[in-house]
Amino acid sequence: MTFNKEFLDKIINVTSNAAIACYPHLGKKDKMLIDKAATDEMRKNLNNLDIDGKVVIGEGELDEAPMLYIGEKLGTGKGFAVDIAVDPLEGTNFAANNLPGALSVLSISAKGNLFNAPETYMEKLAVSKNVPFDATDLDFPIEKNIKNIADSKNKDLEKITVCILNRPRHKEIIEKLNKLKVNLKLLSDGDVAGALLVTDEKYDVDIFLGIGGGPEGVLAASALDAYNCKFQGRFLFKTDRDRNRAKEMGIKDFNKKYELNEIIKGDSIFCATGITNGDLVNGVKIDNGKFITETLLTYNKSIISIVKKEIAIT
Ligand code: VTB
Repeated sequence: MTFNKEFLDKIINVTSNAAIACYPHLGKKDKMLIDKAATDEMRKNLNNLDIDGKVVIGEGELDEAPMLYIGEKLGTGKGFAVDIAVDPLEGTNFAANNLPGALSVLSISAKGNLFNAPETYMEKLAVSKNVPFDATDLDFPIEKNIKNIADSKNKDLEKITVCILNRPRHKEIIEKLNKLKVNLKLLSDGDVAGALLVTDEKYDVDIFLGIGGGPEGVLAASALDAYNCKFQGRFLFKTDRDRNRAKEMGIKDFNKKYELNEIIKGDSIFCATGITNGDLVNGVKIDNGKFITETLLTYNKSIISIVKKEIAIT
């Protein structure tokens, strides 16, 4: 199934409107309120589309989430059958504090093409396309990954930059990276954008790694696919509850390392609209009495663009 331009435009409107819905709440320090504003707007917009949609990657499941939950049906039910991965407000802390880096993100694909998983953590690795595929692997020691990247790029280790969430769980990895004397780009939040920094030399990030949200991993993979970058992920099912949910969703091997093409099995649309300014896109602005939004759109390895929209203030 291919999605036409008109449909792509409608999806851009979904994340744009969700980003705009956050605007009145920026910097109000109310994470619940701003998250709800983005989620309600995303749900409303998706429900207006002629799709037979289902959330496969979302924020928890029906019994635990007031948000867009895994299994939730979306759309009028009339059009294509699609799978949807959502993160209406990626970087809630950023938005609640009016700091750079908040995005509204979604990915959409023909039914069956997006990985279906409960909301858990994921161990991730993303590397730019100009490093040979076999040079890096989630199962390699960190030192080997970094040295192989440095060799393939003909760079000194001191010139390599590693992007990773700044979390106590990464203490050991960060110590190893410090010993290698590489540069670190430590994220306080927002690892969808973090993973996408390997997509262009201008961001000067050679590898993104570490443990972050599983939904954020699937969303990043959707965009990395269009950029032909490498992505690997391993879900971390820590509790019996996680494992039972995963089993119900058809996951048999809980330790499996997934390649990008197992997470994103066909062409997917990825949209990330800036809520606040960030590395990838600018945040919502008001100009001439209209909202201006910027969205990173990728689709089908053929479309990678930043789309600006003017949306009337209602
Ligand atoms: C990341 C990041 C999110 O959560 O996935 C992270 O992308 C992982 O969870 O923006 P912890 O905060 O528990 O480490 C966020 O930081 C917030 O949802």
